[in-house]
Amino acid sequence: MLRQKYIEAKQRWAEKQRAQGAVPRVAATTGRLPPGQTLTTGFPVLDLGVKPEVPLDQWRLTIDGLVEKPVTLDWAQFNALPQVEDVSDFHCVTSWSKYDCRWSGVAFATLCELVEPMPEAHFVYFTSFDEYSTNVPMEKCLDDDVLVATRFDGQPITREHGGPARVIIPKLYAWKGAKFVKGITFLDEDKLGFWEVRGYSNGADPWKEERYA
Ligand SMILES: Nc1nc2c(c(=O)[nH]1)N[C@H]1C(S)=C(S)[C@@H](COP(=O)(O)O)O[C@H]1N2
Ligand SMILES: [Mo]
Repeated sequence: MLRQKYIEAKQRWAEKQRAQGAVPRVAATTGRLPPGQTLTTGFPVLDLGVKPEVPLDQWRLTIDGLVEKPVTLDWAQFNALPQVEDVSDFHCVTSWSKYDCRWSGVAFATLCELVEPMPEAHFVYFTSFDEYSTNVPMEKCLDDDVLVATRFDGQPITREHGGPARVIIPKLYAWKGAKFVKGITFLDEDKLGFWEVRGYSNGADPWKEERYA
């Protein structure tokens, strides 16, 4: 009797997988999880011990440096820019990964269109309301999954996860994405950020396990 139920359940699974065209779960995970990472279903919080409270009427994002049209946007101006949504995986250097994070906000490329970086702008330096900073080569910021996000899973990003706005760069370890972002500066030479001067690798590619320099 028990055995019969077990067989039936397995049969239902087989049918479901066939119907969905699903690949076996273990194989899918192996291909998707970067080396040395462990999948989490929760959403750990990592910060410097400070979660700055930024009222929306005081929030500003300044984009400057080697650009033709530097700008400081308030919350309404930022949200009036074209919005995008993107689902991506999140990899923290401390070895947890989270799949299928649904972010929405403004594409980094849209911000570039607005300020017009000069040809010699090869590096981007991000600053935050908690005194955090991080740096990323310009070309990495232009991937079509890079955005300044204001929403997670359709809801405003909570303060602990970096609201009002945070940078998302899925193809790099998550420390390269500034929570509580307040500044984006375009530079001709690279300038190391908070963790980069403290021994984190500058490359930060999870697939190459570029964790610490
Ligand atoms: N402003 C700011 N941004 C930050 C950090 C931080 O301490 N301050 N931590 C980084 C690190 S190490 C990670 S893993 C992610 C964590 O994002 P989460 O707290 O939403 O998981 O934010 C990154 N961005
Ligand atoms: Mo991290």
